[in-house]
Amino acid sequence: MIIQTIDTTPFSGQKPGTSGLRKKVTEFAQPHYLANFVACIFAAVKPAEGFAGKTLVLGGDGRYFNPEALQIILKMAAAQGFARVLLAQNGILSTPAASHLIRLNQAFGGLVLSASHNEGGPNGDFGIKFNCANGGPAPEKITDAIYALTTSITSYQIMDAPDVDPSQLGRQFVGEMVVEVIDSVVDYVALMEQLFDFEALRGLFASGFTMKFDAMSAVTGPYAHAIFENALGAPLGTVLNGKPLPDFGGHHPDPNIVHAKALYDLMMSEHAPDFGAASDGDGDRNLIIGKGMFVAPSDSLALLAANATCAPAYAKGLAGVARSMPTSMAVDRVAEKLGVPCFETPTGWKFFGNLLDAGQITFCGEESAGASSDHIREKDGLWAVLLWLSILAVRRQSVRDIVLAHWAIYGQNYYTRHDYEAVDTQAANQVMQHIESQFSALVGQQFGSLTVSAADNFSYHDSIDGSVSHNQGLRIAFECGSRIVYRLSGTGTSGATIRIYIERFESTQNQARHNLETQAALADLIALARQFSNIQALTGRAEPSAIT
Ligand code: VG1
Ligand code: CO
Repeated sequence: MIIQTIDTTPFSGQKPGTSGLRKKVTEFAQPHYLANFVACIFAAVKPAEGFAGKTLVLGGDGRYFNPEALQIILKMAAAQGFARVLLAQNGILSTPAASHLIRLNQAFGGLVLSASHNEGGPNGDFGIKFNCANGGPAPEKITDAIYALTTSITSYQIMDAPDVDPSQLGRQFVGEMVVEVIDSVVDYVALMEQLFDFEALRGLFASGFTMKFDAMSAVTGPYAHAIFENALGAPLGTVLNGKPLPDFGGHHPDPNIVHAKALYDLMMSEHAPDFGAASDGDGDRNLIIGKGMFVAPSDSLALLAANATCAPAYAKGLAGVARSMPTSMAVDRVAEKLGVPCFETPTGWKFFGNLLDAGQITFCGEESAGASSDHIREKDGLWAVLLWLSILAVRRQSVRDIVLAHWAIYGQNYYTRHDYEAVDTQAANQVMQHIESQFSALVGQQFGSLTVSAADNFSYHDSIDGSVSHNQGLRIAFECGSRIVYRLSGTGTSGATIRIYIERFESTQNQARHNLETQAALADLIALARQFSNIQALTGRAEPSAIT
């Protein structure tokens, strides 16, 4: 087999975002585009001794262009001298399962082909991310190095070899590199069995408990069938849209009340099962809905932390928790009560890695429907569902009653996120500059019953490796514990997306003001958020394009 050196030129804009590189399929499918980026990843992470003897994990969410990308990457890995690739059968590998496989097999790292919750298909999005030996997303130091290389690359190497058949379990070869095609569901289910009491969960379903899990025609389908229907005895039909499709059936595999509307409507209807859940394209997000009760992701994180001891793996309690900065402060109150530290990190799972590796936190999560624990180094949609089921199996109460009881103890953090998608990039930057320019004038000012207590541009100081990440979002805090946060998305593929996060705390004393309609409860802060940003005048948008 011959290693070919292919001449190439840099593509502008190959800059990894919040979670790897995400672009339109039409961009990724251009000649050399994917290969350039993969070559830069390999160059950025190559150890002095090279890749000889090392294992790479490979798979993706099954979206369009996955099959072509797998073959290119296998031949490039062979040219780099990797000893072995663990390839998920048919390329189907969820992000959490990839993280687990890397750790379980002491692999050098892994590549996951996914654009997560973004739409798929020939006109949709594609993406790729590199995870390190700890199973977690590459930290900024590495993604910065990858980006620098993309601006100067002139050639890459690839093995001239026949394609691998990703459907055939067992060993194949690309040159001298072993490609081991494995069923990634088996190891993942085994991990879940270690964390949760499957016997108790079988008992829950045997007692007549009903649930619907919407896999959104994305990667979790095979895992969900294996766990809920096979291992836990839930009836067939519990898992909806369980077959991964390259275009996700034409939908966005985004588990929120907009894109998982069918599930949401079912849960709000009189035919609702006891529990509803969904996950995203690559299986790392979770949506939780009880009968007539949507659980906001930030509340879910707080609830999971407060009830962690319901699962055997966490019976001894939590070392600490962490949340991304824009995530509501509901979990902070739980940490305070538990007497454990609560860390605030920038958006994106890569910032949790050091805290997890150092054993300083057990749980972490984000407002964007991500939660997980120290069992892997990624967020994990099915893990969150299984922990919820564990809580329901122990407490034998409805989701609604559990949430209401939580607010009665801790108070309620009303929370919403308003997204302005596909905004002109220059206009989006102007919005951010405009907000920041008012910071010093805002502090101390009173708006109705709200007084601004602080305003800053969030910088994160990583206490473990000493690194500092600047410019991680603009925050305006009020004396009563309310907050407005602004940041630009790092996962969009057209123009810029401005995210406005709005939060208000209602103490336990004010139970009459609990469980109001969210947007109404936040109306005064929403109006202020628009006023401070001058968003309508600067972007021409009167309303956000998505509210979650
Ligand atoms: C979004 C979310 C962030 C999440 C990221 C990746 O990033 O806000 O919380 O970690 O997506 O999630 P951004 O930069 O667009 O706000 V996933 O499920 O796409 O891997
Ligand atoms: Co995802």
